[in-house]
Amino acid sequence: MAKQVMLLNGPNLNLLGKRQPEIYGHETLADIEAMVARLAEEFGFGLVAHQSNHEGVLVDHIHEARGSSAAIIINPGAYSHTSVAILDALNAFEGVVIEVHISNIHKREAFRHHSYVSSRADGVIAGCGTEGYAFALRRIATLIG
Ligand code: CA2
Repeated sequence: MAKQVMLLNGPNLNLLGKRQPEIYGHETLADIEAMVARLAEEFGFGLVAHQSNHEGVLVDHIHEARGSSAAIIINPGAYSHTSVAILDALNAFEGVVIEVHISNIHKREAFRHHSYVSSRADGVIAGCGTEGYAFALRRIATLIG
């Protein structure tokens, strides 16, 4: 059976392509999910994608991934900088975790420079635009494909 990858996007990322294109680009979340799904198919992975504006719902999805997904690609949005709950959930997940930020968080306000999730992530991609999600999947293919 194909290994499954979970794509998780956090708060406000449902607005991609609709506001602030100068920071986050013109692609919508649906475009990104379709692009990652196409690439996943090429690599022989199954893909399940979720977006939520709620911290607890993201925690629930990470719990779901335990036992069903071999890897998680996560853009935790602003929760990257605040959420010990998401970090704890990822610490209970045994597969590969790749953290993606569309913008270069290190080139932005100081409060975005620290991510709790990075201390668990097997890889971190920032500032590569929405292409970062494709890079994350390629890395997963290298690690577990
Ligand atoms: O660069 C990233 O991907 C971020 O994770 C995006 C978060 C931000 O809080 C992080 O510091 C970096 C914000 C996502 C907001 O997305 C929007 C998209 C379009 C319009 C408005 C917000």
